[in-house]
Amino acid sequence: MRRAIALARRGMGWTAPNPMVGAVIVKDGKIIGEGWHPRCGELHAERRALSNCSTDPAGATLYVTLEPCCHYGRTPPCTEIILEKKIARVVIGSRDPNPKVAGKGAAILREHGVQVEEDFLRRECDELNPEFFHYITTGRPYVVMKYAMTLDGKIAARTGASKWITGEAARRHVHALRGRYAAIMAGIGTVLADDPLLNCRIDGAHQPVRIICDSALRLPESSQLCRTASEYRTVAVCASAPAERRERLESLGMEVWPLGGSDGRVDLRALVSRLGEEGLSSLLIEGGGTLHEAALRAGVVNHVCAYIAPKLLGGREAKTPVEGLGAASPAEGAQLAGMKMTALGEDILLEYDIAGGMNNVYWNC
Ligand code: AOF
Ligand code: ZN
Repeated sequence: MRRAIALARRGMGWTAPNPMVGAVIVKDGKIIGEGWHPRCGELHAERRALSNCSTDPAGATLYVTLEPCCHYGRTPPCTEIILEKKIARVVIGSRDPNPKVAGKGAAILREHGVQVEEDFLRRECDELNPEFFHYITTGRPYVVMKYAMTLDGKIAARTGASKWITGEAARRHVHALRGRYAAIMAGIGTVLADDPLLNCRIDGAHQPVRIICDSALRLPESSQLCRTASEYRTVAVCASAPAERRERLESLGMEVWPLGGSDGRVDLRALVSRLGEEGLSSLLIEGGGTLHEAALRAGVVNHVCAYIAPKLLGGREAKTPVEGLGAASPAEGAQLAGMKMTALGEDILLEYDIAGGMNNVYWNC
C-alpha cells in the first residue's frame, strides 16, 4: 500500500477534480503490476495496473489507495475489470465518498466472491485526497490559506520588505504546493506590493489558475500577472467592474468576474461557489492579511499552512498573516485541529484543519 501511495502521488496536480490513486498487484509474494491515475479523463489506477501485469493476475491481490469505482464516468467501472481479470483479494485504503460509489464498489466485489479488506493504512491514503473528498461532497473547492512568517508572527518587516522570510527548502515547498492546487489567489494589496507571478516554478508541474481578489479592479496593466495572462489562465474577481477597465483587461487575456457582495467587496462565498461550478476543486490563498481575514470570516477556509522562520522582526506596524478587524476574544478565534509538523531546513511547516467549519463563532460575528 505504501508503494501504491507513492505511485498515486505521481498524478499530483493533474488528476483534479479526480483523486490521486495508486494500485499495486501482488501474486505469489511478488509485485506483478503497478499503476496510477495520471490525469482526469484518463484510465484509473486499477485498469492501468491490470494492463501492465507481467503475468496473468488471476488469483492475485490488488492493493489500491481508494475504493474501486463501479460507475460509468469518463471511464468504465474498475469493478468490471477486477472481476474480469479474476482478482481474488482487494485491499482498499480510503473509502470513496462519491455518491455514485460510496461503498457500492466494495459491495459489488464482495457479491462476486472477491475477498475485500477496507481501511488499510486509511489515514495515509486519506491524506492524498482532502481536496477530492471535500469537492465531491460539497461541490466547492477545498480552500487552503498559506503564509510564511517569522517566529514573532510577521510576514514582512516594518518597511514592507518580505524577501525572504523563509529559507530555500520552504520556498521550494511552496512551489510544490502551487503545483498541487487547481487555483491560487492573492489580494490586490499583495499584488500591488510584490508584483507576483503566482505560477509554479517546478519543471513540468501543473500550473494553477491565478485569481486576484480586486474589488475596485485596480490591477495595473503593467503587472506581471497582466503581462502573462495569455500564458496562464488568470481571473480578476471584483465587486464592480467599469465596462472600459473590464474590456482592457479582457483584451489582455484576463477573465473578469464581477462578484460583489452587499458591502461593496468581493463575495468570497459566491467566488468559492463559482470556482466549484468551473470544476476547480482546490484553492490556495496566498495573502495578504486582509484577504485571509475576509476568507476566515466568510467561513470558506478548510486548512492552514504556516511556514515559520527562525527570525524575529518586531515592529508594531509590521504586517501579520491575518489582519482585518479580528476576533474580540480568544474564545472567538478560529479554532484549528489536526496538527501536522514538517521540518524544512531551519524552518517549520505547521498545518492544521479549521475545526467546526461554518459554526465557528469568529466568522459568524
Ligand atoms: C478509482 N480509481 O484511479 C480513480 C477513481 O470520470 P471518471 O471515470 O474518471 O470517474 C471519476 C470518479 O471515479 C471520481 O469522482 C472518483 O469517485 C473515482 N476515481 N476511482 O477506482 C481511480 N481516479
Ligand atoms: Zn475506477
